[in-house]
Amino acid sequence: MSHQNPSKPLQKFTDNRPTVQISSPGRINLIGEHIDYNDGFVLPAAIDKCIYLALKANGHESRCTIRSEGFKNTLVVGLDKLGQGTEGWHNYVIGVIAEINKLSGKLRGFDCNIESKVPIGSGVSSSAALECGLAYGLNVLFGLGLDKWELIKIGQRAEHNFVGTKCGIMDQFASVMGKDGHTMLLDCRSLDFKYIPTNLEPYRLLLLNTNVSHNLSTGEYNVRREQCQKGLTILTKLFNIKPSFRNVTLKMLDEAKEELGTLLYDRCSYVVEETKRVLDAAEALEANNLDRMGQLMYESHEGLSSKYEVSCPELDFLVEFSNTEPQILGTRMMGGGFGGCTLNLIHKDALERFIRKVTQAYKKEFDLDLSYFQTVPSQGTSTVSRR
Ligand code: GAF
Repeated sequence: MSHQNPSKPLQKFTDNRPTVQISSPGRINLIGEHIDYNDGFVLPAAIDKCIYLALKANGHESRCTIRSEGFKNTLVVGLDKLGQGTEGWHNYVIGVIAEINKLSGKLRGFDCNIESKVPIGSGVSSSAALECGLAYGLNVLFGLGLDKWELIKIGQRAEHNFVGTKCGIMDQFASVMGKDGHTMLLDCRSLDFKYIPTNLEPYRLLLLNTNVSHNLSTGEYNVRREQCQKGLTILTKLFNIKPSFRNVTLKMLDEAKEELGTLLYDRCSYVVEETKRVLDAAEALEANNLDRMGQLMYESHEGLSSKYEVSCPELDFLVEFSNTEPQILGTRMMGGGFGGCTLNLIHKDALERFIRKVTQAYKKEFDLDLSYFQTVPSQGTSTVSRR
């Protein structure tokens, strides 16, 4: 269960200046989707697919040069002039630099090479891997003395302020705090968390990538957040409670059905139900009751699809198709939605057969190629020892 180490040396610079090398993983989430910004619980883990960064100070006061192998282009920015970037990935990078700059006057010019093994736009949060890897690397390189929680929040603020997604804390948390062989039960209100040893034997975590990204994600993500906020405001006034979904019960929701209207009722009841499901799932995992875990995953998908409306035909198809395979205990869409991956809890003996079947069926249904990979809970963002 060890996290992926690159088989070749990471990107080297041509001179001999000291280099900091970082690996920063993507994440899965067993259950608890769209719950982090709703004061609930989530159950994520870092995965064995990482973004690798090599950083060194370049001797300039202000100039930072960031190269990405995957995007085949180079970003050059000045610490004194950190405006919006011209390409998607630029804003994650500029956002992190700007947020660190606000906290510490110690940043200087640096060069950074980035190589990603995390599939992009597939719901495993390559964005948090990038943000946290860069923040972690700059922290080490310039001796900024920031702790892990500060790095996590820098990643989140970069996304809020530069990318425009008002994300919760789960992805950055999972990327930084991940631990080999463990998932993490995070209370997104108090930020308390515990590691849960996660041995799924003889089951495996299989991700099926729809290879679609319906481009609704950022807009619709923020809309969901606003809708939940609106629903919560109504409930808070009606029942004179503190504004947190943790104080809302299903009974209250039923009583407030008329005031909320169908849409807000659906959004809010999904949140309350999913929060409960996460706690049940953590209990099931600790008791090694994988049948129960799988059942909760299916229920979670149903809620995400019909009440929270963040699924899409491709994801729904994959979840439905998994129902034809008796050796799969549970499946659900994962991450923000509107594309990306499903997460499947599948018996190891069924892997090959199921992958073959589902690939063919998906191609037939959508004329699209499915991709897939297995993963295991892995170590979080860390320094890679130099070779
Ligand atoms: C995205 C966000 F970044 C997370 O904070 C989380 O809300 C997730 O969607 C949905 O659970 O990955």
